[in-house]
Amino acid sequence: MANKVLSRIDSASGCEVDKILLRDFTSSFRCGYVVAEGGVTMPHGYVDVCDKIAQFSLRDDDIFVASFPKSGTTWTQEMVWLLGHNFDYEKAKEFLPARFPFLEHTPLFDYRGFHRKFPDFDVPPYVNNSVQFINNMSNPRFIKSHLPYDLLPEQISLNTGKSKIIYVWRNVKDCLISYYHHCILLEGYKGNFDNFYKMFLANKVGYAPFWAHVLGFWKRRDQENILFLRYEDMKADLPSVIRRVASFLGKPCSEEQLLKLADHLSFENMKKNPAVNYEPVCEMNKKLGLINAEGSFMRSGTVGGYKTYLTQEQIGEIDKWTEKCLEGTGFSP
Ligand code: PPS
Repeated sequence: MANKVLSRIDSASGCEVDKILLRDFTSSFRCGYVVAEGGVTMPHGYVDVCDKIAQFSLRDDDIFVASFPKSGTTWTQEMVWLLGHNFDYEKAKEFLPARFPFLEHTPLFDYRGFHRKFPDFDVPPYVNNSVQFINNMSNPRFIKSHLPYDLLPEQISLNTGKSKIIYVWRNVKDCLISYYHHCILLEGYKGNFDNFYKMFLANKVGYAPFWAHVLGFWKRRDQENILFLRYEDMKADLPSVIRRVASFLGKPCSEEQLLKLADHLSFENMKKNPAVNYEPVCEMNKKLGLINAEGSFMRSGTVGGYKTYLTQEQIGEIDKWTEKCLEGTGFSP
């Protein structure tokens, strides 16, 4: 096993959620799961890249957007990219993952085998070998990752104050519902909601445990190179968050530029923007016969949508679980 990986998740473990994970969450590009340092659940392909990620060479002007999945990453990425590129809306028409690649894209969505099956299908380089793609990028690099702090490139902790990290988090209940829909739409999850819910609370979905992820960045929130954002604040007052991000990045932003950016970043506009709405990927999955699910990546974009989804019992259970996970940390969600 590679350095950061502790064990492989095995259905013979006798653990019900492990069985559910392996039965309902294997797909054409997902063959199994491992437990990484910190008890983090990762797709098996992570084994091939974890050392490369740990040893990844940082540059002083690298900018990371980090998050637990479904916390507003894409929203934050588009904001950060435009602030960092002098509001170049023309260049922003390029597909977001090509401009703002995802560090661990390859092990998560491994399309490499499909090239053999469909020779006409060109796997984009940021998918084919995401780490190498980012290594070859020119400065400044904008990099997305869902990895928890301790699994990010080791230079991040050694290089404090240089590469910047913008972390965004979201209330756990909306995040869970969004993640469930996402896994059906894009990751080949075939199970039902109740089983997904069980896996989430048992830390057996990709990148879980959720609260340890948030805490890993929250406890470093006062470091000069870390900005800690919240999805709900972006919903409540996006212009204020844009101002904070612009100031963190040292990028001037006039009132006019700010209003235009806030409009570009509205849910309605992002939903119809093919550069960020992932519709092209959903279409491609359908064309390749990989996933045939209905739905949109830009699904509801709301705060509190979980209330129509979770039972009172589940809400109570999540609250208790949260209290236990946060006990003694000083963090109040
Ligand atoms: S991913 O795949 O993990 O990177 O997903 P991520 O981008 O983190 O999260 C997707 C959710 O963010 C919502 N979203 C937005 N909400 C409000 N306004 C804007 N502009 C916006 N852009 C994306 C998106 O709809 C997903 O949430 P749900 O609850 O599923 O709608």
